[in-house]
Amino acid sequence: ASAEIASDARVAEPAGSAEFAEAVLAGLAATPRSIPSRFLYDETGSALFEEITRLDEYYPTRTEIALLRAHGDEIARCVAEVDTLVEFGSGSSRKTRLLIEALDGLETYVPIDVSETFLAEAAEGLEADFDGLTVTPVVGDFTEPRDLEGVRADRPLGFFSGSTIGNLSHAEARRFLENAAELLGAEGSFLIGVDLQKSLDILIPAYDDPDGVTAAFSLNLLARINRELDGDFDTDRFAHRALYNAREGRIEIYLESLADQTVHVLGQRFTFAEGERIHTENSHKYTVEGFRGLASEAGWKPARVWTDEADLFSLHLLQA
Ligand code: AVJ
Repeated sequence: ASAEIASDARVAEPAGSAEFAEAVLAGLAATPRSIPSRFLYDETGSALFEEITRLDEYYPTRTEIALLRAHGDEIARCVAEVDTLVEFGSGSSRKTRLLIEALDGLETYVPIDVSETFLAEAAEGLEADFDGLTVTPVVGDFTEPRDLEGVRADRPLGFFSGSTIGNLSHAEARRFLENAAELLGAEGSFLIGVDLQKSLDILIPAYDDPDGVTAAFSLNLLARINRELDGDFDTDRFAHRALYNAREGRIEIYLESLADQTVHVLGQRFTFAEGERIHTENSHKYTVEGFRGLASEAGWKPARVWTDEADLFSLHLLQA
């Protein structure tokens, strides 16, 4: 059936540079200025994010991995008979492997991602390492409604790790959860990693580390514009800013101009006053009850939640 999936369920990879150009020109012309966070992840950005996940200050990755290690068997018991794992965004292979190991005897793994490169990485070695497992990658934007036409799944489990859902506004997150409910169907369940609200002493350094890895990750967006869109940003004259917006319950990330300056992108001129910002990312933090409420509104039944001892991070199991 995998040949069928290749022709039926795949959508074309978005024309990368045209989409990037359009978003950057529109985002720089808008008031306030903003560029969608998905453009942070070119090859350099993805490598820098990998480095972020290994920082002492960046607790989410290691905490979620510890939760999967500690509770994988219990999660597997809660979703007995699951035959297919559907991963939204081909996440970190360490987490995927931990979950597949726990879901002993899984038949099919379906990573969904816009990047063929990430999909190839996600699939790498899995069929060889897990007896009887078939990997059927699906190229596409996992935030859009789609079906798993061609993939035989009697009981699918969705997996959305890393608190990537935190990049979405509450309204977008609800819509995403509704789409996922439709995709996974009446026998579906969903395991989601969600970052928790916590003290700013922990939160701020996680998004503004003293070694400047997160700053480099942010500023790479300007370097990417220079590389791909004939830009002339002076990356030394912009600074990474991470602020907590208490009203929205989220980290907001900006690139702030350190001087009055003029920048060109694809022949267009943009002037910045000193202190003017480009909004590049939101990272929403939830309470356990807040996320369960959102999931309920989206039509899911919140089943179980696992958190670490310090209440840094949560893993939610939702049932159709
Ligand atoms: C990949 C969206 C989960 O919000 O923690 C980390 C992105 N940006 N440091 C997060 C991010 C800066 C990350 N997510």
